[in-house]
Amino acid sequence: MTETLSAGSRTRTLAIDADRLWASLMELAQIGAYTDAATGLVGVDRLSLTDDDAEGRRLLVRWMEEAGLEVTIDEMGSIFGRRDGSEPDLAPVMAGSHIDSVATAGAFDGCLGVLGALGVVRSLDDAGVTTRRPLVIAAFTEEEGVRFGTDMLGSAVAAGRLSLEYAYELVDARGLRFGDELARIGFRGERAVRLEPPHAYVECHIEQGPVLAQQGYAVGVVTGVQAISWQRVTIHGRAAHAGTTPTELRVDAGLAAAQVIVRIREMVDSGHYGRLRGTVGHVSTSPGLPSVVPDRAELTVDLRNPDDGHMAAAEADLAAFLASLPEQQPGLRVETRRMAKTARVPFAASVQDAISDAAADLGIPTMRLMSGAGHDAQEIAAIAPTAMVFVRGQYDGISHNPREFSTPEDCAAGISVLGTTLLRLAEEADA
Ligand code: HGY
Ligand code: MN
Ligand code: MN
Repeated sequence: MTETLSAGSRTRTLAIDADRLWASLMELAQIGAYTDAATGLVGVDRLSLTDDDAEGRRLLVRWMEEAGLEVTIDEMGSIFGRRDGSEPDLAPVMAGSHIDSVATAGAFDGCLGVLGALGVVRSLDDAGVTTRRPLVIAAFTEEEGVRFGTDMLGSAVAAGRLSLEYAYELVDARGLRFGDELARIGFRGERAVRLEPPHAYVECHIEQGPVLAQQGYAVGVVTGVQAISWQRVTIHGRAAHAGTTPTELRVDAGLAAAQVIVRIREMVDSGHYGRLRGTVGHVSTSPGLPSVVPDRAELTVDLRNPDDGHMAAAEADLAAFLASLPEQQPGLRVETRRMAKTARVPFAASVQDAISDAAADLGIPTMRLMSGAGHDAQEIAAIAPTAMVFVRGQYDGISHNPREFSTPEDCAAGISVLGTTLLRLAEEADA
């Protein structure tokens, strides 16, 4: 696919070099690559602030510098690459996402948004185009929240929802502190973490769901992000011999954990909480021996809901259920720890329309949809007009899995829409 820039009075469109974009996605995906034992598929395991993440960061910084960007790193390790505009004092237009991954990722989640924005810059350079406003590419730290327990961490601190101090004190499963790990990999930057509001923020991301494929669209305009609630539940029971201990004398933490999992599915199926989604992604019991009644169980509870009222009601129901467990097994004790909580976030209609118009200029049909997944865009939406471009995923849009996949054509279409949108926004005067 070649880069064409048809400059007209009103519409300028930017088509992306699909091969170059694909090559950069595949090169970054080599860092942290692993072979999934069950399927033989090659996935990506690049948790934030690991050595693999550090290597991916260094590659991104090199690519940004080779593209002539002014690179800065903030106090959370988020990476920014700035391309100046003809009016450098105007607030920039920002595009980005994240390059940290879950432990069982594909090549696209987050990386498409960051490397796609880089592809836009490369195409503008090839076409010799200077935008009015500066352009900034952002790669936010710890979007996944898998290692340090709360998602969108870097962008949440940048936008002011979470504090730098809170973030630095988070620890991973081995007790390693976020602030120490950031320093260890050499990405504890000097740039002040609180982000100057950009003129607008646009993030391109693989949909991670089945909607675009089901509806027959390669590209979607995202209207907002649903509410997210993460809790860690710890259940304390009493260890006992599996053979000699009568049922009525047991305080079985494993049984209680199973009851929680079933209760969450009952809440979803009840219809009382709208389009609630509930997931217990992690469940573990200890001592984890076949002949010992578990005295401890750990669960993570991930609730999602497009409606804040339904989310609140679901959280209250779950809290009441957890509180009732000791009545069924006297002596049981339940602790919960809030890991993440974000309300539903609507995106700016003006930026949604800029995306729709850009796609129309490119002759790319789109539909509007809400995001089921959380994204850095939901944090930046608190300080700047923000929206997202979705790219169709294959295989029912599976994600957070090595099977995650989009085609070179769909990726290039999404990033061409991103680039054309950025061109439009970069020409806007201050209100
Ligand atoms: O959890 C999410 O939805 C995102 O992938 N961090
Ligand atoms: Mn993501
Ligand atoms: Mn993700």
